[in-house]
Amino acid sequence: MKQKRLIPWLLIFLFFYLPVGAWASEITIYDNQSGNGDSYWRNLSEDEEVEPGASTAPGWDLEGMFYDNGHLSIVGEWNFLGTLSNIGSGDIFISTQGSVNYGQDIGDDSTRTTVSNTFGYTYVFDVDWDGYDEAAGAGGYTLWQIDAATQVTTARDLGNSNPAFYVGGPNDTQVGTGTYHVTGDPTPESTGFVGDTHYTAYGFDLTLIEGFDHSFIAHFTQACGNDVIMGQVPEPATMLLLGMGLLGTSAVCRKKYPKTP
Ligand SMILES: [Ca+2]
Ligand SMILES: [Ca+2]
Ligand SMILES: [Ca+2]
Ligand SMILES: [Ca+2]
Repeated sequence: MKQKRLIPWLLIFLFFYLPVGAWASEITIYDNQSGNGDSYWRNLSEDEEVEPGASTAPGWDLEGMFYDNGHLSIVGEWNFLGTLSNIGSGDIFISTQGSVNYGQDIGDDSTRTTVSNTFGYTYVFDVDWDGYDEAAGAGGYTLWQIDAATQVTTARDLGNSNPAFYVGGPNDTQVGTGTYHVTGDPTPESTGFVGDTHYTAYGFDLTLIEGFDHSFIAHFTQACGNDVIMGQVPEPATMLLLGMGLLGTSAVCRKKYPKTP
């Protein structure tokens, strides 16, 4: 009897954990850079954290990535539209191939240069941050499919945060264009993150990709590379839980329908 009850609960679990719901869920993963030890601003989480060698000012702090039924958003104390020390926002890189090269795994600390290296990313939101229309509360982006011939600009100061900006490539295909928005919320409690004003950049539409299956890795940093924020769907922990759930289902089925000798 207990095992029969398990199946509806499993279905409810799957419903809420698969990325098809109407609510934004946090998809942040570890950015693979933590410096020495777990001191404040050099910890394994993303809030109140920047990368090794970066200034620890809150203005650099990227805090979380979120996903809402095809749409990607980023939250941080970093003002995506403003500049700090003349440093601006980079582009948003996406991989649909399941693995990318990031953080301490990059192993190439080259800074402020243009390279033919997409670090495993297969798409990029080329974001027109400078052209944002404050009155309309909207800006534009172009989504490109990229490949090994694509060039990117690396981060100015911290190469392990690469890539920073999309440049272009001979085989790149324009997937589509879209509109994004940036809001500033002065009440930190509303996001659950620590600090003062939290900015959200949202509206990055991944469903522009033909055959998109809601499975990707996303990456964003500033021109200096001071902070990196990464997201992944399905979240690695969710995949593990799904695996356990499927194992559980098969265990129930085996019990319910034993093989006849
Ligand atoms: Ca880090
Ligand atoms: Ca913070
Ligand atoms: Ca951070
Ligand atoms: Ca980070």
